[in-house]
Amino acid sequence: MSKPITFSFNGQQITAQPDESIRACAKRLGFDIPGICSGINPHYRTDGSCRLCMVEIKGERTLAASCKRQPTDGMDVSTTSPRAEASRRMVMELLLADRPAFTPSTYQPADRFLTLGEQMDVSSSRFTPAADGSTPDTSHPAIDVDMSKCILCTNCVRACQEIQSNAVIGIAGRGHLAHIVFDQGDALAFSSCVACGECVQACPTGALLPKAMPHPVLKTETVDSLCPYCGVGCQVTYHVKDDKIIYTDGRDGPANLSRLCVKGRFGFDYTHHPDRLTKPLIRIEGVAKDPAILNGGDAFGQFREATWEEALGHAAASLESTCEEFGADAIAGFGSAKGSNEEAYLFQKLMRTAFKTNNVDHCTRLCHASSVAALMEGIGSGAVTAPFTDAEKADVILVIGARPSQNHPVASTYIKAAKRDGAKLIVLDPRGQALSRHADYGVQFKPGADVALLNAMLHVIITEDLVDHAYIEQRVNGFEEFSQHIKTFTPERMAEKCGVDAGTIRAIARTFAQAKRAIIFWGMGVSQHTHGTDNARCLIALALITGNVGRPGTGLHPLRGQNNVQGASDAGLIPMVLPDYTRVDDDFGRGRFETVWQMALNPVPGLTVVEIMHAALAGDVRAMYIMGENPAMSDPDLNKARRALASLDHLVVQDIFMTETAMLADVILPATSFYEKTGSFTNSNRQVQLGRQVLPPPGDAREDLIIIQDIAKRLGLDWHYKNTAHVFEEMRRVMPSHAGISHQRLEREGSVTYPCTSEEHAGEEILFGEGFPMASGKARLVPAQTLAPDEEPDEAYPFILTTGRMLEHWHTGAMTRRASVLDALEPGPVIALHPKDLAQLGLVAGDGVTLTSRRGTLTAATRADSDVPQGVVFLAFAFHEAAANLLTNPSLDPFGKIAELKYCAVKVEKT
Ligand SMILES: Nc1nc2c(c(=O)[nH]1)N[C@H]1C(S)=C(S)[C@@H](COP(=O)(O)OP(=O)(O)OC[C@H]3O[C@@H](n4cnc5c(=O)[nH]c(N)nc54)[C@H](O)[C@@H]3O)O[C@H]1N2
Ligand SMILES: Nc1nc2c(c(=O)[nH]1)N[C@H]1C(S)=C(S)[C@@H](COP(=O)(O)OP(=O)(O)OC[C@H]3O[C@@H](n4cnc5c(=O)[nH]c(N)nc54)[C@H](O)[C@@H]3O)O[C@H]1N2
Ligand SMILES: [Mo]
Repeated sequence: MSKPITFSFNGQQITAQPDESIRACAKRLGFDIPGICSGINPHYRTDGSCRLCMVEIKGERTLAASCKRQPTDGMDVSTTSPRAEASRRMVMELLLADRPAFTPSTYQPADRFLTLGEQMDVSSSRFTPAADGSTPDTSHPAIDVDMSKCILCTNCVRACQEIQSNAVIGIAGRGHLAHIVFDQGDALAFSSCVACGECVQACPTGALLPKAMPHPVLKTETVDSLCPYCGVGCQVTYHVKDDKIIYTDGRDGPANLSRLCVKGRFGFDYTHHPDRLTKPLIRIEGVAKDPAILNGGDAFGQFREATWEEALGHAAASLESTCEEFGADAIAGFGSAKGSNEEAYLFQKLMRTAFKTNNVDHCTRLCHASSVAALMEGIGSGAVTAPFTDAEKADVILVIGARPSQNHPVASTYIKAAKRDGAKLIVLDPRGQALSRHADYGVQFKPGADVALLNAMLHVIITEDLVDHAYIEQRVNGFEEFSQHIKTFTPERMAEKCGVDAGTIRAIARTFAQAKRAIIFWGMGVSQHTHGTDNARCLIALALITGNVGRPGTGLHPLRGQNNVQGASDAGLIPMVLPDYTRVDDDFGRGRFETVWQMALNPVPGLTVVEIMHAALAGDVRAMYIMGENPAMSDPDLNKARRALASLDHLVVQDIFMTETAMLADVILPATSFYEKTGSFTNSNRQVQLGRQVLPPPGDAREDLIIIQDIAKRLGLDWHYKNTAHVFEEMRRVMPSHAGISHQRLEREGSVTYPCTSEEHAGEEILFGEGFPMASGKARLVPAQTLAPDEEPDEAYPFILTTGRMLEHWHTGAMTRRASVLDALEPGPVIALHPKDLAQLGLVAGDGVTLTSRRGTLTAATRADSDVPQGVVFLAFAFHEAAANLLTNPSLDPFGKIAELKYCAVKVEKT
């Protein structure tokens, strides 16, 4: 480390840290030198291009841009010298001439340049503006462009290229001809823009604006909260006027550093949609539940409005009578990973104490259940070992079966930045994707062949002795047996099985093993298979034998999906475990909960999501309480799942919309959306953060936490939680991993990472630097065999159907199809096929096709997509009119009990 520098700033002696710019030093001292680049977002590279921050340095002929210039010992800097002041004013006047008369905007970031002018006391210009031939471009559904307002500060270029690494925005022309351009011509709508809106937030003049900002100008209130969508956990500031969210800004949270994606920035208005449920509803007596209602019909017509009193009474009584008549395990509950930690905690407590059933699960079962099974078995803990931001500290990044630039867009920005800064990126996925185009190795392999590919990599690493012997010696059990097992998995033998040539397998194996710090990210392509646990076992082995768990820049990171799937799991929304992963069949652990909850609990693990559906169909589960999940769209083999739901004696649904699941309910309880309640949420990095209430609930809708508590009271539980903070206090008492966290601390610090065992504990970002929470203190290698997917293509069903997501839509579409910008960007279902397959089937993109599997059939338009391999079709499961899960295979992984949502056989026919 070089030593601090002392220099004179406006006559005052000050000390600069090494690498600090003059401007940053001044700011530290409370002196704001005007400027646009890092002045707007401290994470932006300073550019020196606006020339607003010029200072005079004694003895130098020209003025210096203080954002770029670093002080040296003894330097004499002045911001107030007549030359510096005159220059800055002149620059401001020149910039002002570039921009037509100022009309203040509702979108406040758009006014920053003018505010800067006011601060400098420059509001008009001596110069005549050059003719600007540009016309506003309103082609894009999310962003309006008006380049007549552009002052060429280039913030948008840095936003797009350096912060989000999307490279859509650039500069064309030189000198006075320089102007901002998009990558495919003039209109933004035709560019490859993914509408993250980073450029909009960075633009100080309103040349880039969120579409349709209201006029006249409104003064908005702001509320600091989170994004309700994915497990990245972006912090967001909501700008609200008259109980409406007008726009959002990314906040400087640890996971997002002010960045957002299209959903967080533009996807909020589902909460204002007229479809919101605002009154409790009860099924009209005599109206049968018919899954056909899901194909169209008057869903609301099946119900009548009820008071809360009646609806809650009805819901509680029906669950209670079922329990009395058929026993505890005739009841099941699905809690929600869209809800807060406190809601998840109370939901599972309700099921376990009111009914004494462990039949309580949530969408994690269809998500990372297999990853968690493998992690618990291998390293004794199911959460990530390092945050995704550690990608920037890694020198090799492996991404497998995940599509972060689409599903965790902000997390992907760190991966792309790391690659740009010299890290090697390996992307392993049957489909091509945006991230593969950044990769050193973008390897497309056969769907379902992960074990073959990974075992071959493990073979290379072990036979070429690229393992970390010291690490294995100290931290890992089972290496000898594992080495024996891996012997037969030569790359040559596996090449055909996985569709990757032996040379490439060797190259990626060596690249990974030779890294000083390697980190692995994985997703649903790994977990959603009947051999999902085996896939994850291989990844764990890869990290362990190369010594890549427990240090910064290394680790295992199954990218968590929902905004609170980590927290919901931690809080015990899982049939085999109580909060903090205390097994229900562990007498000692369960005993702790029995003491605090003051009653005996059921020691037998309950049924999982798909098992509950099977039990419902068999008449064993007869009543359900479903909060914030839409299994009538998200479960596999929907014809069966929907029949199962319809066959229940009693179904209570607590949601914000009339979902496909709600259409089969007996009682519907209208809940608050994310924006209408306060609670804590835990992201993929194990960072616990506060979501704060932004809006009042619509109509008679009530907070989820209050509804759960009202039902509990009617079931005879003596609950008196005053608010979410009060619930959290109980949680930290029974969850040692959260003991040091409180709502007050979250308010104060913004984010606290668990495990955090005391108020003084900072929380642990990187886990297992010392050892693993296993009986022996060591991790365990578990061998995996190559097994075929459950249902392979054949003559009758020659294509592989793979399902998943698209950037703009969230799961079952309940929220995003009601968000205006997102819906405009992707308005309907599309079946993606390779162009060659389309041609072979005699189709052109856009033609309709019917997809049929052994379980169901659906119709939608095709889209040509050369990222989809030949022989495969892709469909997202967000569209009720072509619900992908009508086709999917419900066969389960034996360990994680997850279904094979990424692989089944279908036929494709022209409609
Ligand atoms: N926009 C958006 N973002 C989301 C969500 C959303 O609905 N929409 N949902 C959130 C949730 S809950 C989750 S769990 C995450 C999921 O995020 P991801 O894990 O990224 O989910 P998917 O897109 O379903 O699948 C990931 C990849 O698996 C690949 N794949 C398919 N078959 C195989 C295979 O056999 N082997 C391998 N290795 N890969 C395969 C697919 O080609 C795809 O690229 O996203 C979260 N983020
Ligand atoms: N074919 C196929 N199927 C899949 C997958 C796949 O890749 N392919 N992925 C699986 C995965 S990983 C997951 S995580 C699941 C997701 O499956 P689900 O969790 O069933 O899907 P979501 O659409 O996220 O459902 C959330 C529900 O909560 C409601 N909601 C939103 N906010 C609130 C709130 O604050 N309170 C209440 N009470 N309700 C609220 C929404 O309206 C919506 O109905 O899908 C799984 N299914
Ligand atoms: Mo998920």
